[in-house]
Amino acid sequence: MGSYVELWKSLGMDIEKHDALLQSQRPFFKEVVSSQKNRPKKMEYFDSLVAGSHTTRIKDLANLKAAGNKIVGAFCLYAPEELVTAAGAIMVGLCGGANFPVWEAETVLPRNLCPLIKSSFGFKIGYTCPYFQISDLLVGETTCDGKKKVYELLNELSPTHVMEIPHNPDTSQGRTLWLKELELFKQQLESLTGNKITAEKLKESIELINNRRKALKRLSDLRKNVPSPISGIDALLVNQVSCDDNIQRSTSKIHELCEELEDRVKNGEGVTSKNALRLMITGSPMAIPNWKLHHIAESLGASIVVEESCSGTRYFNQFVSPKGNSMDDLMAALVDRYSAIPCACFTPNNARLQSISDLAKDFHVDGVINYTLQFCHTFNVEGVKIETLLKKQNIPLLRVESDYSQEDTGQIQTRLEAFMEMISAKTARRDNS
Ligand code: BJ8
Repeated sequence: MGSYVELWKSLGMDIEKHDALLQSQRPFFKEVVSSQKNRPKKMEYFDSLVAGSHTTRIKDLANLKAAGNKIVGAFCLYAPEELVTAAGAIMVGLCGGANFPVWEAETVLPRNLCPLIKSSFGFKIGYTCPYFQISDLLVGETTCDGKKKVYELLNELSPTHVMEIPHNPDTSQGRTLWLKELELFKQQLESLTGNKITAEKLKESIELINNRRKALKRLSDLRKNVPSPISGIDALLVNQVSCDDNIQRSTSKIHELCEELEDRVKNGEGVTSKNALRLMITGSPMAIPNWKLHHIAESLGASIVVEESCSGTRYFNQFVSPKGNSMDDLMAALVDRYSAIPCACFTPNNARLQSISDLAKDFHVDGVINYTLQFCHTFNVEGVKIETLLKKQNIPLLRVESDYSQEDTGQIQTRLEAFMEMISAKTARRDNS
């Protein structure tokens, strides 16, 4: 660690506070991730990404920066990483998933705000996140109210470009606005990097990023097997960490992991027994190291087989069409793909309901946990429609609202136990009838 202190100092970080952050995370990783039984060997690489996230990866980024590359920090799946990559810049994720900086954010922001926003903002004002510190530009988006107001405050600390996201992208005015916003962001990136985004470069980045999404989808599809060859925690971890890694390298490492899992499937091996309850999580994203719900559910013997979230299927289930060679064609393809991510900030958001229904069937789920980060109104209210939908399909649903603290762990555990018992009783009744 000592050799990285100079690097962190050069980024303007608070060394003492940062040290306390690292100390607080290590035992947690051990307890939740590395102590799991029967982990795939190829998870070693992704564990090393976690271990090196504040050291080796930051050193790589600092070297790239010294060689003239720019770093763009993003908070949302709507930030078009294809444009960032085509401009020769590197995109990193800034969504906070740790409780550590929340208290500091609350010295400025209201307490009744989503923990993801408070955690991200707390990292910035506490100077404890090297990704914030190394970013040359932040890109935000007008999705939820909390985020868009916090971007105004962040802009006072770091240059922040905010994209206006149409909330009904299916209308022609929605598409026109989206295209305009993509063009403005493209100009911003060109002026930041001094590089022109050509159709050729954009096409190349579309293929590059499609390939990473395809690798993640391959991993996700393997979880359709009964039993799943990988735990929910490990699959979530791969999604969480690969977005900050070099794109080609993480793509090939995900494929290597998939090969190992395919062997497990061929041999009928899984991480749980065949009879473990299969659960889907739907709702707010889980930024690293938010493994709370997965940890509770899997410690109780359930198998989390799919996450309908931005740290799951919403990231990799749609690709950008690489057809067409002109800038107009490729920008239109970006509009198509980004309008198809069904975030609860859209209204109406029927595509998400359809997606939940399809995933429940394809992944053979026995029950669904609707997960909402505290004070995330869009996902919370949309939970009403999900409840109605799943009731009609006779799929049990549990609604869980939580933050990043460990205070409600016992309560969630009790509720989940009761939920799982109820599903098991129902399944037994069905099998006996
Ligand atoms: S595309 S889900 S990453 S906005 S910050 S909405 S949890 S109250 S993160 Fe999101 Fe983009 Fe949508 Fe995905 Fe709720 Fe919190 Fe807002 Fe949040």
